[in-house]
Amino acid sequence: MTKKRVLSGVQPTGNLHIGNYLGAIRNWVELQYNYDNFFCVVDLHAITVPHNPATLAQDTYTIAALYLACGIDLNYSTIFVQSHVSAHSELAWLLNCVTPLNWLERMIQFKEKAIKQGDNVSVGLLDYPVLMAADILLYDADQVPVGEDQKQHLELTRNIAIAVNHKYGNEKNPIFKIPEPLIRKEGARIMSLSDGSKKMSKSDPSELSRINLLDTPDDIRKKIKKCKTDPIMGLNFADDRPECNNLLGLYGIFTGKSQEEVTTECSDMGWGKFKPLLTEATITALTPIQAKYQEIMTEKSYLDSVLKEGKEKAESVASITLKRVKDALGYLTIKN
Ligand code: AQP
Repeated sequence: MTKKRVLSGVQPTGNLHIGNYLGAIRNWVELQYNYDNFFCVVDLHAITVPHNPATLAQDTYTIAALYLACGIDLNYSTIFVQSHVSAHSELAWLLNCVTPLNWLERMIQFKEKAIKQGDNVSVGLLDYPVLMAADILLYDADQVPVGEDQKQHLELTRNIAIAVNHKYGNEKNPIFKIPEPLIRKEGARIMSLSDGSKKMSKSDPSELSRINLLDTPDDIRKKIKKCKTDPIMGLNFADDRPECNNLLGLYGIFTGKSQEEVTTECSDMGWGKFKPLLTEATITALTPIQAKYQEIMTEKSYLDSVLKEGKEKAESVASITLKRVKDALGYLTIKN
């Protein structure tokens, strides 16, 4: 039986934080043995907000190395860079022409990021979800493992695919496969350390709001020591305690303990006793990833070979889908 296909990606912007890891990459690693997987570094997405050309290439290497360091196994998964496969840009253009503008104007992430950017919002930022749809649909992905914040974009991808199938395909021969989001409950939305009601985010101006995958043990100690808590005695999961929910949740994920186990262990604790436990659990979880990352980054030629092979595999799949779409839209092909 052929395996179902998975596609996902992370942008090479800023430092990857534990939200990106727990909401996305950790799930890719766990799922990879049961699926046929494509994981890309989405560098075309990275320029939808102001970016630094001097660091883009290095940041792209960093993300690819982190995929490997977190446990992506090349025997089961393909790692590639989005801009190395030109079909992503080409399909995005074709999809742009069938996507109603008001579908994009409704996207929550666009509205939030547009507010932060003021007058300098690019067309690319508005168009981001169409490029994301192209990324997913090119690979006939069955499942897309992402954090909760990407749910709306996934819904849009499905709507675009359904619209194209309806307009240019037929029921027996749909042009696109309709993908499903794969959002795991645990870790789907890791919250900011400075405000438990806000998502942990790369673009938060405060470094203290997030723990990065490559933070040193001292950074982690400092950030957890300073993180926001509440004045209630005893620790428990409760809807009206966002910081407590987030920190206990992190502790559970990093120690592999269930919500019940964490509740039993921590219900009589104060923050002074809990924070060092969370700190050690976080350091213990991140240390092996960091060691592997350092090892991989000393071998750029190895990384280049991984990305070259990834580009070839990705292109061989993407070119077939792109041809299918162009044929359906009526484009001229010249026979050899
Ligand atoms: N806080 C989070 N909790 C769980 N999952 C999260 N993801 C992002 N933040 C959280 C998931 O990480 C993946 C990477 O997405 P991306 O590269 O598009 O991330 P981003 O938008 O650059 O990162 P941020 O932190 O979300 O940046 P801001 O907020 O600045 O835009 C995705 O699967 C995402 O769901």
